[in-house]
Amino acid sequence: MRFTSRAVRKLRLPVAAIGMALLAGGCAGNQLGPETPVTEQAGRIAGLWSLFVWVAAFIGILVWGLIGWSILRYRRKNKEGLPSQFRYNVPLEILWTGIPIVIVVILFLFTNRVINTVDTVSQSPDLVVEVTAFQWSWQFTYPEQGIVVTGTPGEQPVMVVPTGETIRLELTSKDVVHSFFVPAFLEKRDVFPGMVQKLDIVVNDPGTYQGRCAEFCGVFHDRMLFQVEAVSPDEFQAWVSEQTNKEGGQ
Ligand SMILES: [Cu+2]
Repeated sequence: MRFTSRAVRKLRLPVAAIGMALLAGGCAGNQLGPETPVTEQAGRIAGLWSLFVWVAAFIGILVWGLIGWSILRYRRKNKEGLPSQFRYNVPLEILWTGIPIVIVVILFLFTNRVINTVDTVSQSPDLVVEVTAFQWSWQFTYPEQGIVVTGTPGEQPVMVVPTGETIRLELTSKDVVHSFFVPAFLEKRDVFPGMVQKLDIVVNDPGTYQGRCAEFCGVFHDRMLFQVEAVSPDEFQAWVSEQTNKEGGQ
């Protein structure tokens, strides 16, 4: 009995640490992802992320629990010999090979579904924005509205978009490989010269989101910053008229 209580006491600290870590993780927010998703597509990606985390946490707790139980249950007791020894157990081996395969297949199917949904481009987007990366900034062109926003390494360009509408980003590069990355969108796309990548996003939450180049592309790579400003459709229309008037007046 004395030995048991000492073993339990020894386990108290790691168990408390694991408990605290889980609690801290749970309190960090209802989303387990690194950023709060602000687009429809990001919501799906965050959901997939959460699924992976929950499955991993469940398996982790199960494995740690079984290890702890085995240590306590089969510890060496006074004057007793070794517990019964065996080399293999076929049903058990089939079980521990089968369960991971099933888990991987299920996670693969979910991943495949999310990737397909996120990569699907609409036939009739509400707005098209051509995104051109160059050393070392970005240019946002609105072909239908006749608006061009060009940044410099010292001045971040702002891409204004309406919320709740399907925005088609057509991404390309003028020189080397860059990468279009807005952390709050939870996805990024490498951009290549001579190639146009299409990416649809629907921004649900109004706000200003920081973006950056995520591919080392030269001396001022770190200055390739930009912002995406999501506003209501009415405010977007007002911004469009303001821009076109400004350009017309010049
Ligand atoms: Cu770059």
